[in-house]
Amino acid sequence: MIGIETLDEFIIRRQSDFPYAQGELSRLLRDIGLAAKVVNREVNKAGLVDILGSTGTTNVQGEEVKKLDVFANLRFIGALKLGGQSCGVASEENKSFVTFDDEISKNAKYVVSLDPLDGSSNIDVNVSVGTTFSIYRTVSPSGTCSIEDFLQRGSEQAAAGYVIYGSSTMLVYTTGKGVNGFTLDPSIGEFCLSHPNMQIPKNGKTYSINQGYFIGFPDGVKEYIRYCKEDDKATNRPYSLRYIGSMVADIHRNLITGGIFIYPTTRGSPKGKLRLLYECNPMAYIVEQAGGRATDGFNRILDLEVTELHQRTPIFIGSEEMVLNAEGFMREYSSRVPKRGK
Ligand code: P6P
Repeated sequence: MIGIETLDEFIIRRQSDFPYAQGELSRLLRDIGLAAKVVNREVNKAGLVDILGSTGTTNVQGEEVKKLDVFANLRFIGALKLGGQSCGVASEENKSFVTFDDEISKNAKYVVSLDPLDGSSNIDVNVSVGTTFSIYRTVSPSGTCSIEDFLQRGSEQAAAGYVIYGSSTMLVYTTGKGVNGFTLDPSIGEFCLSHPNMQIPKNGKTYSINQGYFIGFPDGVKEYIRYCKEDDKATNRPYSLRYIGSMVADIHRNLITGGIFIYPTTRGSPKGKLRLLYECNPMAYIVEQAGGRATDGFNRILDLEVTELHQRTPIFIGSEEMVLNAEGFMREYSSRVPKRGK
């Protein structure tokens, strides 16, 4: 197709960004793209076949597992196993990581952490959902896959991205050389480059937070919300509150229009709700690569030590100036202000 570059063509063309790479990361990204197309097909017809609703089970998070969750998890893990470019996968849906012991995979150079279907509570009401993924080079001896391969800081990611199954289906990823977005063209079954070199606006007029939890928010978040609602034309306030309840969709919108997404500590989630390994780290890598900022209110997300697979963290992510401003409120109103260097 003249003028259209598919995901596969783009990955191959950008292979030269990594002179020493043998193509494994490229093949791994293409495996993820394939799985995304299969999951997209089911997400788009979920209302028509018997995969709506719940399996009647709960996942390691204690959250009700929707049938599409299970389907997506199996598809991504299956595609990664078949592709042979990763030796293991950590998933929101699995208590521990899965290793691939076949001859090809066990010497693979990468591991993948993913949330196969984020925002799945929205499936039955036809609201956008997403997949998030992080790719790391292994650190354990070749031929082995251990927990240390997964418990790496977000700053060590080789690549990260997300798929949003919305009014159109997009795959957005980075390998540390900027962020590029691909829209699925169902007529040819290919992700096509639609958003080259994505850059998040430095400022915005949208804030995303579940204000239903206001009473349990830290004082700095309460004061920041009050700031967002004040009338001040010079600073485009009051801002608009947009909260979809699907992190990928909220952050994707803010990536394009500018804005801030906050999931702070709450009474119900004293460490925050979102998972560091396979939700916050990939989204933080993407947003930073697009010129934005991502912290826990005090510390850079990508620098946070990762101590367990399903570790949670508060997250403030989006337009750089908005996140810096929110951090200012956190410092001013929080007794827990970490001393520099400690
Ligand atoms: P709440 C979806 O379950 C999710 O993990 C994110 O996608 C979303 O941003 C958040 O939880 C919504 O949580 O507590 O506001 O319903």
